[in-house]
Amino acid sequence: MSTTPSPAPSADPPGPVPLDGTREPTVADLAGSAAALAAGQLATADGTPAGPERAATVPGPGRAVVTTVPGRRATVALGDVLPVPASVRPEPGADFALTVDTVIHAGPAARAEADRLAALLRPATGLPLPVTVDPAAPAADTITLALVDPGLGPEGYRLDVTPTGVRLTAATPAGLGHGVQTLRQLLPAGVESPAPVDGPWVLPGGTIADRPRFGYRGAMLDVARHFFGVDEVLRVVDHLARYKLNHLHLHLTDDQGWRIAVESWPRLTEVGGATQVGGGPGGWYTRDDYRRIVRYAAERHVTVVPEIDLPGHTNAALTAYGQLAPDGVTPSPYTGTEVGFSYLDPDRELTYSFVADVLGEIAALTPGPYLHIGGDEAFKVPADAYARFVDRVQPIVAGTGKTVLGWHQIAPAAHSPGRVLQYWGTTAADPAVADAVRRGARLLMSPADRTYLDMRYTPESRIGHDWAGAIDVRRAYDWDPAGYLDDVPAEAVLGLAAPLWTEYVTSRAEIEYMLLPRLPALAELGWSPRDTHDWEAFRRRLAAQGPRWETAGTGYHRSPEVPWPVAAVPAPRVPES
Ligand code: TNX
Repeated sequence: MSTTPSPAPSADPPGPVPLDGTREPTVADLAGSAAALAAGQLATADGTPAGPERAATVPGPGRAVVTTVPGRRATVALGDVLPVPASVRPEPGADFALTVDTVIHAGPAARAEADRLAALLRPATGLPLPVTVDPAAPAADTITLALVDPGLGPEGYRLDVTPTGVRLTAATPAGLGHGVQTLRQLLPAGVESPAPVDGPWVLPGGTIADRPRFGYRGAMLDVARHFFGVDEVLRVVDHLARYKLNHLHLHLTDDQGWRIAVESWPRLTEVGGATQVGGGPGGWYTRDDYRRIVRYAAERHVTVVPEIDLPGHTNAALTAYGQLAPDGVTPSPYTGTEVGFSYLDPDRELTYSFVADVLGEIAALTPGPYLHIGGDEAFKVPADAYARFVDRVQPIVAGTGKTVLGWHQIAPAAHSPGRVLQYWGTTAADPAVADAVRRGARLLMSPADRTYLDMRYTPESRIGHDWAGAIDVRRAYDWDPAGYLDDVPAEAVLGLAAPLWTEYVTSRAEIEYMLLPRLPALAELGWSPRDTHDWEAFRRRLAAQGPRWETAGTGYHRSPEVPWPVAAVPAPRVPES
């Protein structure tokens, strides 16, 4: 499939706008609405008093914080979590209020998750929330995290909220991490504030028992068309972790840039990393940068999947090492958005020593099980030569100890143990893919007309491609990853992944505009049981995420398909007079 890039959109951020759903809010708008809310100029979504009356009841810094008021009730219902949990049993009247006395207690192996929970809750609540591993911690007023297997699989967790304490159990740290994200969403939106805001901080009583439908739930960030620094990538990891996605695929190389240092071929980054779409300066990750991303992601239970796109999409590599070019002529750097013109020569031995060096280094830096070898849009390579190439590269991957992941164009090649095809087509019938599955391949579903986060929301969207159609929230949500492809058993589907190509995405704000709110829609398809699939219920739960993003200063597309609250940014605490 070829792409027909849309005309380059303006990269200008939108000007200040009312939060009326007609245009996208910027961080500045959101800060403005927080101030307006504090000044009593806006109503909160539920009509509760906002502004000075409410804020004035909040003690300022230095005064005692009032933390327990009898009869306080949770404001979030136990099931209002995204992705929706597998099982929810509310216990009315069993709410738990966080107070100045609340302690987070963990066994030593759960300490890191307890620290992360405390770090997520302290800024907004202003509560001390000390973390203790002391087995003699008080039983009451405690949030306990324990690596005790609740029988919910490797990523499942159980959360029990009672008036005297909260207990989170899981078989693994990943399960606890997912439970922590659930707990965070059960507190009011103000919990996302980077500075203290008014509580109360009450969790709804009852029990959640939760586990994912699919083991692979991911997103892809293309750092080749436009380069994004480590901080931008870490921010994307945060969005993934929040919605229980567990794989971040980094598209590290393409015609416009090579973004990962390779010691044995240093010009790949020095020369090949020096530009991007539009001719900007580009950039690349040092090995330490990459390690930092991998570590930060791992701490949040996200596995990094590196992609070296082969044999096409290689112009940047060829600008660095002209001897790899099929005609021996070093090409010019490419800063446009066309695809399919570049390739490594499948009939040259140098190609394979290059590939082995690169994949060997990337494998050594990557703790996760997968190496993604691309394989898409090698239009200039004849089919037989292409198959020979993939047949030689797959064993190189296996030789590094990793499992092959590739775009579904690699389907006709021989089977390689465990290999996974990432299906990005838009048709239900793909005989080559079905045949590869019969020979043992498994599938990651990324159908472009549902999961492509670079597609416009509507034809009027500010940025994005449109070759796979417009994808607003309902289109992203209303399909089944296990049922998309014909002639493929559901068991072959490992999960789904949502790619964000960045020909037209140039900044953190634009990344977030494209991710949100589609990412949580896809996250729910990956996590929640199929029998919970319900557009009306989903869009109501999604609406409640808006105030959370606003509070955190995160931009998003205010899709008209979602009943967003009018404005619900919590009032900041009034400074002491
Ligand atoms: C197709 S999907 C591509 C990318 C483009 C994308 C734009 C795939 C494997 N290849 O090279 O960036 O379309 O939507």
